Formats: sequence, C-alpha cells, structure tokens
Amino acid sequence: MANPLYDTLFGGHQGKTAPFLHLPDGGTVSYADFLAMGARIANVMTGLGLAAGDRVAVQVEKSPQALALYAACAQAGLVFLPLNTAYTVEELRYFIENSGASLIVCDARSKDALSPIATDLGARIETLNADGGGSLTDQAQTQPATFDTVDRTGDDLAAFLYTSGTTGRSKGAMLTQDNLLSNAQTLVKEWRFTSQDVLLHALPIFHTHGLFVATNITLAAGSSMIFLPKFDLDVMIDRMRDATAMMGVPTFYTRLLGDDRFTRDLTGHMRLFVSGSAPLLAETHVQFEDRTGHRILERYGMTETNMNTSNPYDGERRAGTVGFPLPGVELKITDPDTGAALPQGEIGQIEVRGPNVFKGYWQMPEKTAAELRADGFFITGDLGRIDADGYVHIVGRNKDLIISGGYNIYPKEIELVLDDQPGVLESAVIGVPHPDFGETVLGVLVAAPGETPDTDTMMQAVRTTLARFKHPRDLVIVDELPRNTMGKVQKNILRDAYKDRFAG
Ligand code: MLC
Ligand code: AMP
Repeated sequence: MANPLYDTLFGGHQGKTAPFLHLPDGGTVSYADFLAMGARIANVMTGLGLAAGDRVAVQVEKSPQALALYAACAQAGLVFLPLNTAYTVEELRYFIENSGASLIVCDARSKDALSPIATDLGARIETLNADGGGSLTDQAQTQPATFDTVDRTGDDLAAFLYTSGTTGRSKGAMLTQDNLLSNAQTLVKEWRFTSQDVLLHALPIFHTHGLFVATNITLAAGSSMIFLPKFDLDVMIDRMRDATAMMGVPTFYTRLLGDDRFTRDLTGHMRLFVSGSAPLLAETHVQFEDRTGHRILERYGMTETNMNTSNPYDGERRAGTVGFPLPGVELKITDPDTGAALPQGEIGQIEVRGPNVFKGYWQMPEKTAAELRADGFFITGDLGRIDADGYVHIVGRNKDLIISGGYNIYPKEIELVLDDQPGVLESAVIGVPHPDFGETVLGVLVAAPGETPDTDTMMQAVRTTLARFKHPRDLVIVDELPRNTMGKVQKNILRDAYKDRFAG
C-alpha cells in the first residue's frame, strides 16, 4: 500500500538538505527539516486521536509551520481544510460545523472565540500563530521526527475547500489525492519547472492558487520558494532578483506595473510570470510586455477543478485568452439551457472533465448533481468560447459572482445581511470595475416605505458578519431596482449605471 500524494510530493525529498523555503529574514528551511516538522505534527494529531479521513479545519497566518500542517495531513491521511484568515467567527462556525472537523487549528487570538464552537462539536482546538509558535508546534517539539505514512488511495480525500454558492450557502468541494497530484504533475511539465526554479510566493496558502498550484508545483519539481507572508510591493521588488518565476492574481501585476522600480532590468533574468484566479485585462498583458519584454502566461482554474486551461509555454501566449485545455482535461462549450455542445466559435457555458475534477460537494448530493454531470463533466458557471486557433476565451459568468483581487464574493451572502437591516426593503449587490482589485463590491438599496436607512449602521452589521474583503465599498439608495418582466433584478443595468463609480 501507499499514499500517492504524500509519497510523490513530499516523501521523495526525505533527507534532502537543499532549501524548500527561503524566508523573509534570509533564513531557509530545507526539505529534510520541513518533512521532519510535518512528521512531528502528524504524530501530535494522531496522538490527539485523529484518524484517516478526519477533517482538520485550519485558520492560520502563512508560515512554514502552516505549510508543514498540510504535509502532516497528507502523511496522516487527514483532510486538510484551509480557511481564509479574513473570515469572521460567524463565517467560521458554518465551515467548521458543516465539515464536522475533528480538529480546529487557529491563531491564539481566535481561540476564545472559536472554543465554544469546538465544544459544541466535540472537536479539539490547538493554536498556531504567525510566528510558528502555539500549542500545536509546542507539542510537536517533543515528538519523533518520523511518522509511518498512512496508506491511502488516489481516490481518497486530501482536502476540502469551501466555495460559496449562489444561494449564499457555502459548499465544501471535496478534492482527492489524484485531483491534486495529477494537476501538479501536469503543470510542472507544461510550465517547465525544474529543481533549479525559485518561485516568488506571495499568495495566501488557503486557496487553490497559492497552495495547490504554487506549492504543489514546487514540491513536485523539487524546487524552492521565496515564501512571503503576503504581497508587499517593496518586498516583491526587492526579492524579484532572487527568483526565476512568479505566480499572482492580476492585482499583483497592476501593482507592480504601477511602480517605476519594476523594470526590464529587474525582470530580465526571470523565466516565467503566471496569472490567474481573475481575468487579466489584455491591456495589462500588453503593458507588461512593453515594460519587461515578458509575456504573462495566463491560465484558468477553479476551486472544484484546480487548473483547466493554460496558455502555452512555447508558442503564442494570447492576451485576453486563457489558452488551451491542459493535457488530460476535456473542455466543451455548451448551451446553458439544453447542455448540448455548441459549434466552435459560439458562446456558451464552459464544462470540463478530467482527473483534476473534484469528487463533489460534501454532504450536498443535490448541489453536486446540479453541477457535476453523471458523465463527469463539471459545469463551471463561466461563459466562454473557443476561437479558430483553439484558444479558450472567458467572456462572462453564468453565476452571480464578484471576483475582487482574486477573492470570490457571492452577492447573495451580502444581500441577505443588508436585507435584514432596519429600514431596508431590498438590496442588490453588484461588482463594478476597480483599478486595483479588478472588481469591487457596491450595494444598491431600496428603502422601506417612509424609512431612511442609516448606511453607517448597515456597514457596522456587515463588518461583524462578513470578512473584510466582502464589504461593500459603498452603499447607494435608489427608488427601485430595475426588473425584467419575470420580476428578476437586472443586475446588468445596475452594473452599467455604476461602472465608473471607482474608475481610476
Ligand atoms: C484585501 N482587502 C481586500 C482584498 N484583499 N478587499 C477586497 N478584495 C481583496 N482581494 C482589504 C484589506 O483587508 C484592507 O482592508 C483593504 O482591502 C486594502 O488592503 P490592501 O493592503 O490593499 O490589500 P492587500 O493586503 O495588499 O491584499 C490585496 C491582495 C490580496 C490582492 C494582495 O487580496 C491577495 O493576495 N489576493 C489573492 C487572492 C487569491 O489567492 N486568490 C486565489 C483564489 S484560488 P482595510 O480594512 O485596511 O481597508 C482561485 C482558483 C484559481 O481563484 O484559478 O486560481
Ligand atoms: P474559485 O472558485 O475561487 O477558485 O474561482 C474560480 C473562478 O475564478 C472561475 O470560475 C473563473 O470565474 C475565475 N477565474 C479563474 N481564473 C481566471 C482567468 N484566468 N480569467 C478569468 N476568470 C478566471
């Protein structure tokens, strides 16, 4: 027996003294030390009584120890459930309860707030702080640096990532070992990663991009990462000279381009710049090439599928497109009403099938059936077309979703909070263009008859309920919302009316 994910991504680096992580203070963490850290944490978790298949809910800052917790889960056969550090306690309660997590790992600052949830659920709670300290790593120190890897098959679950739904309820996307492994191995080949690469890593590690793309590729290639806690423009520019590749959301690229220190000279040695998670404006692609001589490689992925398409490493990286389906991934454009495949060139919904496609939503068979067809095709909710040369273009979304700085925001979730506020009859939350975040959130409200809702009170309610990145940047009060003959709010009319609200 074996454990394909652990054996392939981690186990092969046993005893290797080469660096895996380059830290902001100039220090490094070798592969061997990283694996030892993971094994010690795996010993702690099994000592707490966790067994294969149990979920570990994790809301911690980015640190080598946080990444070692991911390695530990893989080695012990536990399901890793990373959570955005911006989530409020109210948001976390749902994820923890829904997943039935056996262990919660959080920053010491959140322990008091999360302990009642752990008690209700009969879950353990341990801490891991931004500096790597905490009860989890304290216990790990006295544990053996080796751990007997738990047997798993490629079809066993490796991770849950929660993704919001159009009804406002989040769904736990179940990702198997094979989903993660197949994608990492494909991307290493497609993007030509080798052990010589050094990836500039400033993405969060609680989402697909920073964890399953950037980190898993590094592990699969045996390369190393400059592991930064977050995107900081000065640090990015400072460390660029030590890197060979960078991955980022479009905001990374627009911020870099906004700085005069970001030059052809600074980037001359770089091998690859990858963008994804949100649309990269063709204009940004062109400006980037003018400034640096590099063409950004844009790819397209999702929580449920990891990466689906990529522009070519060799060959034309076409601005405004997401390239071709990756090897092993089938992609078709279908009629949203009938599901029938559309002729080449027509716009329809994007469906994908392949070893990268998730197993379904945790304990939500109806939602799974609605999006994941019996024949294995997943309905992405994105609208696109394939041009005459085979490049996939994403032209819009068939789902009510805002993507701000690479974070997904489901309007329904915010509308539910706004509608609940005194003096509000109804609300519509829309995404409008924003120079830094690509899109940002605007709340449009209708007052109840004779009422004048207080927008400050409303923002206060939003703040206590929802993560900061979901907060509307502004609230506007209108007489009525535009509706079609079926009574459905026409958000396209609102988006058009407010498209210049945050113009740069
Ligand atoms: C931070 N803020 C945001 C925000 N990020 N608001 C809206 N959208 C965001 N994305 C808040 C901060 O809390 C802060 O609040 C204020 O906005 C300004 O913060 P900032 O300092 O300018 O932001 P910063 O911390 O620099 O973060 C911006 C960012 C970050 C773009 C660097 O959001 C980021 O790293 N995004 C990457 C997201 C990602 O990894 N997505 C991948 C998903 S996987 P205040 O209170 O100070 O005003 C996926 C699949 C795939 O989509 O295909 O990859
Ligand atoms: P998430 O569920 O957070 O992983 O977000 C996935 C969504 O991000 C996709 O369904 C797309 O709408 C969007 N997305 C990811 N990459 C791109 C891209 N390169 N261009 C446009 N949209 C993208």
